[in-house]
Amino acid sequence: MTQQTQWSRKSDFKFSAGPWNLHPGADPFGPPVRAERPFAEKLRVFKEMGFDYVQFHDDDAVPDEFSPADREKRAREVKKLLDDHGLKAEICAPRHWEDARGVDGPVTSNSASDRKWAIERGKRTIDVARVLGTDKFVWWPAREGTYVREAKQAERSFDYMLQFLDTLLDYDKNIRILGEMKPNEPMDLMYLPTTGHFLAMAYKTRDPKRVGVLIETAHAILAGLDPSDEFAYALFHQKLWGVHLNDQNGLKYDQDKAFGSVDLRRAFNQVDVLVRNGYGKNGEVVGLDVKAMRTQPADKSFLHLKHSKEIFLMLVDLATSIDRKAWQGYVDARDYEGLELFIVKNLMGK
Ligand code: 3MF
Ligand code: MG
Repeated sequence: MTQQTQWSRKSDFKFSAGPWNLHPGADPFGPPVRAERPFAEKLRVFKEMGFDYVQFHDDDAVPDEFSPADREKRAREVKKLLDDHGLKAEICAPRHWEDARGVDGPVTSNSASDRKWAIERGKRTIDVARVLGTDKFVWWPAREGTYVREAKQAERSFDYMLQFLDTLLDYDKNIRILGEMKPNEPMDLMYLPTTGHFLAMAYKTRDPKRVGVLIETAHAILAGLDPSDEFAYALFHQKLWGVHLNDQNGLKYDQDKAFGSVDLRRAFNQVDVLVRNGYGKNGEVVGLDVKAMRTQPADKSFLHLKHSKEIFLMLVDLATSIDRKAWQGYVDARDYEGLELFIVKNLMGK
């Protein structure tokens, strides 16, 4: 059980980021404001900041212009680039949401040919993952939902999602699938909007032990949930195989702000639950999914990642040094006002 797990130490935590986290700053209302960094330079920046892993979409490694015959060769080149930089691939995720066939959520699309493409793209992602050397296939079902509630039959959509998972589990007997759930954006309403929904689906698949979750802080917040409780629930199931730490200022578009930059106490609770449950001891990675602000000058447009890691590690220090006896004292006395002040003082270094 989780209670007996040894606590994580600082050295157990390895960090990752995706190439999309070093980005030129375009948003839906304006063009890029910085030059795109070449991929190799991104790797250099990750390494310099002390990251050990890189997150990929299939086309971050093998862009669409590569023909099927050339895909494996290209994936090998990317693997070599990782090796040369002393980095490893953490995850690989299918880019389902940019292609014309993904407009209405390819897995739950009403079009049979879109659904077929969704599975092909999933298999292609697994092929890339294999070459990159990771067994973690992350599924963010970006458009698997509706803009208009009546546009799809929900119960049929769930069945399509299950078929998608089962087909991929069959395609590669070593791959693990991590659902990264989000309640909205780009769709109005998502199918399986939370970790809990996906975990119920995981147990319906043909190999539940290979289906788990990656939880993103902002996605939990957007669902009105506390990210640390979401982590805890997945840990309870022994299915927290990845995280995307960031922060989020209220219920609006997905902001991907630096970890701990909005609500330090909420960030502490996320770190605390990871520390207490030995996260990182079995190859789990501390993934960041943060974006540099559009206002950030090019030469400082990596600090959101560096600072997120720094804040995380400072909170690990706090989690491992905080006076747990005093904490327990407040709990035993049911003095929750006292506990509140105790936690806030600790966060303020008092
Ligand atoms: C969207 C996300 C995604 C996923 C990514 C990897 C583009 O809110 O969080 O980022 O993290 O697809 O799974
Ligand atoms: Mg994410």
